[in-house]
Amino acid sequence: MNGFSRKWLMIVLVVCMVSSNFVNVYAESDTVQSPLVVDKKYVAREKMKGITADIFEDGYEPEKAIDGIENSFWHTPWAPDSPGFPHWLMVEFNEPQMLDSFMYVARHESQFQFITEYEIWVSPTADETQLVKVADGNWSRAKTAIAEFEPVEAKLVKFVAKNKVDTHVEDNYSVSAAEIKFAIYEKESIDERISELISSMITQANEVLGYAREDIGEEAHQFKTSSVTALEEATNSLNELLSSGNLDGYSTRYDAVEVAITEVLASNKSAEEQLTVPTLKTLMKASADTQNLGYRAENAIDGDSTTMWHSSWEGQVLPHPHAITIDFERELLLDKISILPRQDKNSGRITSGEIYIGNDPDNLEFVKAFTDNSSADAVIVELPYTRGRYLKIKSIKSNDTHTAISEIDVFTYDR
Ligand SMILES: [Ca+2]
Ligand SMILES: [Ca+2]
Repeated sequence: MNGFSRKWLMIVLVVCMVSSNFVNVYAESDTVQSPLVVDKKYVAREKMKGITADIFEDGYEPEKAIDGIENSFWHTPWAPDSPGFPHWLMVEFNEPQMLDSFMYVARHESQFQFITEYEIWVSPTADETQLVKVADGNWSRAKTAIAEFEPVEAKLVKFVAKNKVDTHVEDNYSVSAAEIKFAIYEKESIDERISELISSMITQANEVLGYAREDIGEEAHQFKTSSVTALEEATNSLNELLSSGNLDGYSTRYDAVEVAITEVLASNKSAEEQLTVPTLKTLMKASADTQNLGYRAENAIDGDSTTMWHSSWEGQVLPHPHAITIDFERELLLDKISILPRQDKNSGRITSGEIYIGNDPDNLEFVKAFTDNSSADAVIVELPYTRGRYLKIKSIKSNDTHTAISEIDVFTYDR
């Protein structure tokens, strides 16, 4: 599963399982590599009334900690007689927000000041006397650090810095913050998204099982019984978790299914064989719902990047969508698709597309949407484990009125 980006603003979903543990601190550099990540939503700048600080150096105002720019930061004075800890930043929202964590983005992940000992205080009103401490602890240096707390309504949030580590300024009091962020509590939607991801993994596991069961045996080229059984068990276990409605421990079981899938797909291959290979173009056939004379669909699978399939432009230009369908002449378990746009000219490049797969060319199933706004390079569309004889690429939008593809490569788990 590479479809989920792992940018720093994403948070590992383990978060929502933390209940009794009042504060749980980790940073983005943690070794957790679960694919189950979702976007955490943060309070937008326009929903903040303002920010104040105990003190700041000229040019390093507290506003710089909420301007969305990572290389601008709030900084307290660093002259020798400057006031020491604690330092603080306090944000007031226009309307109260339900929050469940706080993120501190440091000026740099390995240099300068990094706030270690911290406290988070929250008030449901603009009245500072109602501030209540919801989290405290000690962070280890990283680019970002997170403090989690029980969901709480907040109009005011006060971030108190009580100590730091520093590899730059030789003082024991000045601190900085590139950004501070306030994560919005949304447990139900997070649970829903976990459930969707689990359901999708179960569907994929069943797809792989259906594919492997057609050739189970102990011969070199057959799927091994033990691997298939292990995948069945891992899938059942994940299914039971989903049915129970209690998603605690999902990550272990989810990962176990993913590992078991790979083991099944490797079990009919020798050590030197790749898990997936490009399908042989000589065995493919291509057709399109629109093609210009001399720019037939077959040009997209002829192995030549200078020839292309192009939607019709002579006479009538057909509006989007345009579609090209590939027939593998037998059912394959697909891995990914590489779509190389027209190479001689920036025209007809698909910017928004859809992939359909199945065994009935008139009734293919939608599998995935993709977008591309980058360049003349090939777009790689990673697919969930999906079986089918036919693959359709639908061009919903392109960078002009045409669709053109130089070459399509399809990777399969088939040997
Ligand atoms: Ca900033
Ligand atoms: Ca070609």
